[in-house]
Formats: sequence, C-alpha cells, structure tokens
Amino acid sequence: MKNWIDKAVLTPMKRRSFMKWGAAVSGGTALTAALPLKAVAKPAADAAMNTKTVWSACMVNCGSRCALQVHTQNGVITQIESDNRGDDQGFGNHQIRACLRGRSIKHRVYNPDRLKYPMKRVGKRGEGQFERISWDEALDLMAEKLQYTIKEYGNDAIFITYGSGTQGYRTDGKDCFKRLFNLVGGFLDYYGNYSWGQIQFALPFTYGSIKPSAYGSYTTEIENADLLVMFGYNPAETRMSGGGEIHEHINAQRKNNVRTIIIDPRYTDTMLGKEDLWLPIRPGTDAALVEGIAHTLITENLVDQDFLDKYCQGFDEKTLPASAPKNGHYKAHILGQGPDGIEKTPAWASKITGIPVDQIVQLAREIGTAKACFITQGTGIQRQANGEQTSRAIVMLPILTGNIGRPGTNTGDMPANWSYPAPRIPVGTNPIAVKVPFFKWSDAIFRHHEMTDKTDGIQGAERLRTPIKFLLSYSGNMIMNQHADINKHRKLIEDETQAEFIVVCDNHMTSSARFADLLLPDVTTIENNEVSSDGYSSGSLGGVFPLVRAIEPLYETRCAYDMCVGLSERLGVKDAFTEGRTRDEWLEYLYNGARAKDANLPTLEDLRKNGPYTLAAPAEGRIALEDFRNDPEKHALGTPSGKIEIYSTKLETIAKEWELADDEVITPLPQYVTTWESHLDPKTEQFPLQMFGYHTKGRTHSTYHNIPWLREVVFDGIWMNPIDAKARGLESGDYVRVFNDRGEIRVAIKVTPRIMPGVTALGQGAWYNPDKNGIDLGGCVNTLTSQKHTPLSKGNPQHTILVQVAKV
Ligand SMILES: Nc1nc2c(c(=O)[nH]1)N[C@H]1C(S)=C(S)[C@@H](COP(=O)(O)OP(=O)(O)OC[C@H]3O[C@@H](n4cnc5c(=O)[nH]c(N)nc54)[C@H](O)[C@@H]3O)O[C@H]1N2
Ligand SMILES: Nc1nc2c(c(=O)[nH]1)N[C@H]1C(S)=C(S)[C@@H](COP(=O)(O)OP(=O)(O)OC[C@H]3O[C@@H](n4cnc5c(=O)[nH]c(N)nc54)[C@H](O)[C@@H]3O)O[C@H]1N2
Ligand code: SF4
Ligand SMILES: [Mo]
Repeated sequence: MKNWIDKAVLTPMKRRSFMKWGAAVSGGTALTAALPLKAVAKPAADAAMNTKTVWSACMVNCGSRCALQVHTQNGVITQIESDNRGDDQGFGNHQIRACLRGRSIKHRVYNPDRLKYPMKRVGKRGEGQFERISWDEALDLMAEKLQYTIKEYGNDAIFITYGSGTQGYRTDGKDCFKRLFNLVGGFLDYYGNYSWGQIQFALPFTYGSIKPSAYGSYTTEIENADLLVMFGYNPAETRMSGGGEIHEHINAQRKNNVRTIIIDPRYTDTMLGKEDLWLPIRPGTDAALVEGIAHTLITENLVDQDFLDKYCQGFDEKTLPASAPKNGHYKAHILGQGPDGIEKTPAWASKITGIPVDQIVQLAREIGTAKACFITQGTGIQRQANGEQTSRAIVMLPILTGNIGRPGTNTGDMPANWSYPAPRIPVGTNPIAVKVPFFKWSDAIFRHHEMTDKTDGIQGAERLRTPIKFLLSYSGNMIMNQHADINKHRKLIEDETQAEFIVVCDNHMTSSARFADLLLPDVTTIENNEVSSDGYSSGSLGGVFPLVRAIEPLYETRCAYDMCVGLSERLGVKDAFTEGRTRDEWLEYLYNGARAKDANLPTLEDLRKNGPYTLAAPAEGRIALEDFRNDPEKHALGTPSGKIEIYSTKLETIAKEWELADDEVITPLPQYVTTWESHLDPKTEQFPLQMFGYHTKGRTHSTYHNIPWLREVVFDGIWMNPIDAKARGLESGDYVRVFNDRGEIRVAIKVTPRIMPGVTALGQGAWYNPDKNGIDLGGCVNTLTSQKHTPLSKGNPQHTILVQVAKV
C-alpha cells in the first residue's frame, strides 16, 4: 500500500530533477559542476584541530530572527548550533533558538546550486546557458547597461524587484544598491508588499494612518483576555522559534488558559490541541462570517452602543456622515435595509462560509459576552481577491463589541511588534517620485502607457512616463517563482525587447537566476559580518544580532557593498558612495553611532563575543488605541472624522472616482463581496476546488527549498479532504495533476481531515521546474495563480485560485 510518507522520502528526487533541467540546457560551467567542497567532510587527522565558533544569525524573511553559532574546523563549517545561553527563564532572557530551517543553513552554504562566479548569459534568455566572466567584466557590463538605460529611457526605467531573502541586513544588501542608484538619479520604486499589501492599505481607512493603527496590541494582552479569536493566523508555522512571535503568544495563552477559537480552512500547527474550537471556513468568506455574527450581535443587543456612538462613524443613522446615502449605515446593511436589501442572517452567512448556523450564533454570543476579547488575523486571508474587505470586516468585531483600547483587547489587526532601532546605512533620497503598487511591476514592463492613478494605483504622478527596462533582483525570486501566473509571466520575461537587461544577485541558481542576463554571486550571511536587527514579527522582543564571518567567502562570491563600490567607481560616484569607508568601517561607524545614543548597547567586540543583545519592549503602550479610548478628542485618529470610520468617506470618494473592472468592488462599508474564482464562480464547473499556497515550515518562501533534509522532513504536496479524494479515487502518496486554465503542476497528495472539503492547499515557494511541455514538476503554486489585482490596493490575491485535481 502506498502512503504519502513513502512519497515524501522520495522527494529529494524532485530536487535532482531540477538539477537535470539545469544540466540539460546548460552549456556553462556552474550548473554542472560537482559538489563544491574539498572539505565537505574530511575531518583533520591530526590533533591540532583548528576549530572556531562564531555567532551568526538566520536572516531570511519569516518575520523571526534567530541566533546561530557556527562551528568551523580548518575554515570549514562542521556544525550549526543555536542559542544556548543562560537558563532560558523569562521573556527577553529566553534562548533565541532557531527552527529546523536555520539549523540546516550549512547546507545552504555548501550547496551544489551555489553561484560561484559572475556569469553572463549566452544563448536565449531563460535557456539557462551562462559563461563565466571576471568581476571587472561583470561590473563593466552592469554599469554600461545602467548608463544606457538612464540615457535612453531615464532613471524611472530602472526597477529593483521585491526581494526579501536577507531581511536583517543593515549595512549591506539591497540598501547598498538603493544608495548607489539614488546617487545616479534614482529608480522606479514600489509601495506596499506581497506580505501585507491589502491589510495595510485598507485598515487606515477605518483606523486612520497614524500610529498605532498599523498594528494591534501586543500578544501579551492575551493574558488579560477571556476569549481569543484568530482568523487565519498560524504563528506556530509562520512566526516560529525563539526569535518569533509564537514564543510570547504561547506563554500568554497558557498563563490564563484562555478559550481559543481559530477560524481557518486548515487545521494548522497553531492548533494541535492548543485550541478549544476549530471553525473551518471556505477561503475568501470571512467577511460573510463577520456579517452573520454582526446580525446576532445587533438583534440580541450585544453591541456596545455607547462605544459606537462616541467613538465611531456610520454604525447607525445617528453617526452617518452627510455625504452617505440614506440607509448607508452598517446596521441597515446587516439588517437588510441597505441598498442590496439582503438580511445578513447567520443562515445567509452559513451558506457562504460553510460554518453551521448554530456555531455562528454561538460565536457571536461568546464574543458579545466576553469581558475582554482578543481578536486577531493572519495575512493569508488578505492575500485573497477580497482581501481589503476581509481585513476591514474582521476589525468590525472588536468595534461592534467595544473590545478596543482596554486590557485584553486588540483592534482585530495583526499583533504589534517592537523593534530595537538597529543602525542602518543611509540610502539617500530617490529623485524619482512616482511609484507602482508592488504587484504591478510586471505590468509596468509591457503596459505602462495604460496605467494611471485611477486604474492601477500609480502614486506620485498621474501615470508612468516610461516602461521598466532594467531589472535588478537582489535576494529575491520574483523574476520567476514568487510573482504570479508563471506561464504568462515567463513569456514576458523571456522577451528581450521588453525588459532589456536583467541582473540577478543571489546565492543560488534559482528559477529567477535562470532568467538573468547577468548573474552576481553574493556571499551568504554566514560568510559576512553584520549587526542585524531583530525580526519584524518578534512581538516584544527587540535587540541586535551579531554576525561574524564564519568562513571566508566561497569561490568568487562578493558582498553587495563591494559590488556597489565597483559600480560606483564606474559611474563616477565612488566618493559619495563610500564616504571613504570600507564595508567593515561602515559597520563599526554606524554601530558606534548607535552606542553613542544607547549606553546599554555592548561594545561591538563584546556583542560579537557574547551573542545577541536582546531586550523586551516597554511594559506600557501595549494596548492598541488605549489613548484614543481614554481621550478621543485629544488622541483623535488620522481618519477624516478623527473617529473609527465604519463608513469611510475616503472610500466613498475612491469608489466614485477610480476606474474599476466590472468584477471589482470598493464600498465605504466593510462588507462581503463575491469575487472571481470564489466557490460561487461559474468556473467551479471546470475547476471545482479552491486552493491556496500557505507559508510552510519546510521553507521560507523559496529559500531553503534546495535542502534535501527539509524536503524529507516536511511533506511537499497538496492537502485534500478524504471526501474530495474519494470522489477522485485518490489516496495519500498518489502523484497528481493540479491544474487550471493557467497551468499545471505535478505533486504528491496527502489525504487528511485537517483540510475542509472543497479546498486544497500547497506550501508556497517550491522551485518552478517545467518539463518540455511547460508542466511544472517542481510544484510551484504560482504556476496556478493569477496576476489579476485586488480592487483597492492593487495587491496580490495569490490565495484565490480554482483548480481541478486528478491522478497522473
Ligand atoms: N515557515 C515559514 N514562515 C513564514 C514564511 C514562510 O515562507 N515560511 N513567510 C513569512 C512571510 S514573508 C509572511 S508574509 C508570513 C505570512 O503569514 P500569513 O500570511 O499569515 O500565512 P499564510 O500561510 O498565507 O496564511 C495563514 C493561514 O491563513 C489560512 N487561510 C488562507 N486563506 C484563508 C481565508 O480565506 N480565511 C481564513 N480564515 N484563513 C485562511 C491558511 O490556511 C493559513 O493557515 O509568514 C512569514 N513566516
Ligand atoms: N502564490 C504565492 N506567492 C507568494 C506568496 C504566497 O503566499 N503565495 N507569498 C508572497 C510573500 S508574502 C512574499 S514575502 C514573497 C517572498 O518572495 P521573495 O522575497 O522572492 O522570497 P524568496 O522566495 O525566499 O527569495 C529570496 C531569495 O533570496 C536569496 N537569498 C537568500 N540569502 C541571500 C543572500 O544572502 N544574498 C542574496 N543575494 N540572496 C539571498 C534566496 O536564495 C532566494 O532566491 O513571496 C510572495 N509570493
Ligand atoms: S524561525 Fe525564521 S529566522 Fe528563525 S531559524 Fe527559522 S527561518 Fe531562520
Ligand atoms: Mo511576506
């Protein structure tokens, strides 16, 4: 009998087949080269073992930051340990231990995919044929192409793609390229990000754009709550380890054994017995659940009317702004007296969400009667086509019940995070004011002339002046893997008349690197010196993390700062770029500057010797909107009315002025809208299953994918409910086709009641690996996603996908 574990054990095959794809088309040197290390494992025979241990950190974009201790012998990494200092007692003194990924970093350093030398493309773009060149040739070529682009098209034709592989760099990395480009006239920048694009755009309409509306309360407030409700929030997998939010979250949850309800189509690692109730919900329908709950809250008098009257705009007639239509308020909308005439009863919500009526009513009563309810959301739900509406809808629950600004409450937003201000190399000012939304950069390559502020969210100007012609991907995999609709996108990227020059700077021969014209091999963070920030989702934990070069940079790899020095010389701005400092001198200079401001910061030498310097956020200021709750006049919000805008006048204007496609909806009230590729789309006849690519513990996006250990230990394939599997004659371990009208992937299947019927899920970030027919054997979910943007932020609804699944 087959089972999925057998299949999982076989998964290293997939990586080898990726290499085959590389080797088959590569005429060049790097891809086919043998395993790099002379020293991979020959322990020195003599007793004089030249061993050393240094502190380093894992710096990928998972939101955490974890300490590593790198042991070397004769200049070769032998072992990776994590933080083992102290007695691990008390938050802030706890060990900042790494997860399974950070602990396997050695295999990312010594990896057959490592980029070893600068290389330039030979043959057609994307064919994967490269030729080794010298650093001088590489930097000459890049400088020449930059100068050509600036002269021919202008600086706004230069774009640095989103790339989050080195989150913690402060004196190296992407900032160096930004600093350099700003010195030669600037570049086209983007606003927003693939992580939080929709929620961060949407919530300021409700809460205003002033602090602390960007975040909610700290998770420590869970200690003071008697009910915890989490929508699609999975910190056990997405904010892992000692350097992430999960540590504090679990502590708080345990302290008062708080009743915990989690709403998610999947039974996640955050549950596994730590929840009291799991409510599986159809993807993209949380806003309908909220409206069903609101109906019970209103009809059973469980709303906090005083709070709504005093602090909010648009709950009922009393606080509806003059510009709004009659019955344009929230109460009318819920009770069926609004423009759509539909009463949002629990029965109505049940049909849409798949959650039974009595459970919706029960949830409403629990939220409505809790003394303090902490409501929060993850960001996968806002990566849906109605993501802005959903994030605004969820925050209605604390608003309706007055669970705001008091101990044990949250705004409904993501939890708060505190960061120690780690010093950072100045990037200067970008002379180019115009910006594209993060998700629309590929459109700006081929249809810039159609893109305006009213159609595509262009900011800083009415429209783009020129198409993007020069792409730099630093520490990102957007050129191919992490953006959307790979089959469509690939045709665009392959066309050398569109983006004329593509530079990829990475550690590995990724799917994006294959599409480069010039490859710049970066050092890994283990081969670099740095003082890194804490994670941006580390909760109350702050501090600085030392990285001490554990081994000499392998092959001809070079750090970004040094690449930029070479470029700055060629572009005639070397003095301005370096200000007379080497990279290590910048680090010391900036760190000493930080010490001058904070006498508690250890010397650089001590930091490097003793490991991360950490501290916890101040005890005060942990409850979001506490000031506003205490004094709404003095601490008025940044909304036009200064109040919480349930009815947003800004959105009322946007809805009238922007040019939207027929299926795009923007409304002044937060409400459920049915979108393309929802479970109600007629397309379900052909592609009946909803699917999304969740963030898996097996990878951080595409980083750490090329480590066979991790491929073995975490299942890489789709989850499917037994009911859907039976209907298709599928069993765990089967190899399946997952397809829609945009593409097809081949992956293994895990049949499990941990996912609701009608829904499938696949860890995102697997490396795209097409066969000759374009079928993606790598199982990259972006082979199936769409480039259609969300209505308001023009963001990435990459979790909204319909598919069909069948046995191969
Ligand atoms: N291990 C690991 N950790 C990571 C990352 C990683 O790649 N790997 N990436 C990091 C980054 S950059 C980010 S932005 C964050 C992302 O963090 P999130 O955006 O929160 O992560 P997701 O896995 O996309 O979604 C979280 C949960 O939402 C559920 N979900 C999906 N759609 C819906 C829906 O419509 N309704 C409800 N209620 N639930 C839904 C999913 O099942 C999932 O369990 O994670 C960070 N942490
Ligand atoms: N379908 C779907 N797509 C998604 C998402 C989703 O949920 N679903 N999530 C989106 C989100 S939230 C995000 S944040 C993005 C993430 O997308 P990216 O920012 O592209 O993240 P990664 O795929 O991890 O790519 C990081 C790259 O950096 C490289 N790298 C690592 N260390 C170094 C280094 O020291 N130097 C250099 N030069 N390179 C290095 C890695 O090898 C890797 O190629 O993906 C987005 N894409
Ligand atoms: S939790 Fe994130 S930062 Fe920490 S070791 Fe794992 S991947 Fe690295
Ligand atoms: Mo992200």
